[in-house]
Amino acid sequence: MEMGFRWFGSNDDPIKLQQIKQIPGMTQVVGALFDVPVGEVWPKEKIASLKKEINDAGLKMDVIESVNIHDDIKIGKPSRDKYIENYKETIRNLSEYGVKVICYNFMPVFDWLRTDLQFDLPDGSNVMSFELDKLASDPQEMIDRVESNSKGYSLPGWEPERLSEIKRLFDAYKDVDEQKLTENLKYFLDAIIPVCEECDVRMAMHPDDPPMPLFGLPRIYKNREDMLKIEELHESKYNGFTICTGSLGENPDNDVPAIVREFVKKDRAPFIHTRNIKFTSKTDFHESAHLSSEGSLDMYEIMKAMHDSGFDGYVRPDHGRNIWGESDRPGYGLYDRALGATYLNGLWEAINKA
Ligand code: CS2
Ligand code: MN
Repeated sequence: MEMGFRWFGSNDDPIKLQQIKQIPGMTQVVGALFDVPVGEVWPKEKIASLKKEINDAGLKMDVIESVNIHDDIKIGKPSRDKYIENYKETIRNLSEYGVKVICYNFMPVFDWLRTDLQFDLPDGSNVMSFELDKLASDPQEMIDRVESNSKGYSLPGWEPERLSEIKRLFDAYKDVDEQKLTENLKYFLDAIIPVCEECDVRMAMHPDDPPMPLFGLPRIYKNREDMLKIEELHESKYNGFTICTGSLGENPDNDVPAIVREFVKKDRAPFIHTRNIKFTSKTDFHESAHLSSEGSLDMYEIMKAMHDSGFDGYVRPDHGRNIWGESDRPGYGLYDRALGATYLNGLWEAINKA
């Protein structure tokens, strides 16, 4: 297992690479180029300079999160072929710089969705939360709420230029149901996986967050059954998953350790996000510190499932709390994710030695 930390780049992340390097056991930075518009080729020079910056700080860049998928690919428009060609070139370019895993998602319009970005916990910290009856009836209202709560940071998956076109986007997805979206994913995978095989770059699809349809938009990676279907779309270990324990765990019917066990054993899960969440009702939850006792997921069981099934991929702490007065990007502060990484490393060492 290799531990990584998501970083938004020196222009947009208040966290310094040196600080990340000082977290014990941290070897990887999970980065991305945030200034390349979705659908365009990631230029080699930009990849090279990001890698150099990370390497100069004594860290590695084996995992990219995310190379986002253009909506035309998800919708299945004729113009998708052009964007797929660009995606292939990005894969080739990344592989030249040693990238081994690309995390991506296939969610229409929204990436993750929360109803509160600063939900107060009794200890004075705050986290992101989801309450079904706070979900706005109009998606635009949701966007406004997220934007006005993001403390001025750009949030991953909520690129303003895309969301400003929300009405047009919803319209474009009008005829895309689960089946159509799955077919479009297959079309994409059939085209890019041969390139991944040639370049030794593994695709790792991120689950839908939360794992349920919202605003009538289809969701196709919600649970184990969906994973089995996606696997079959293109049989290759390069067609893999990011197992985000928090996202999948947001549906209490998902047995997260069992999912980890099954897909790690099959060598289909090169990347794992270890996030904990706490249910406040069957449908509502807030994110929490990583510790099992602070949330509803048993992180020991999850790490044990990884360990017992021979996990040798990449892992990163996922969303953390805002603590100690840090002025952070919601979910992505330094302190709580550093505590999370340390805790996960502790669990891993104990399991390893037992
Ligand atoms: C999120 C996502 O759970 C997470 O890691 O913050 O934005 C995630 O990075 C994307 O869905 C991956 O494509
Ligand atoms: Mn995640």
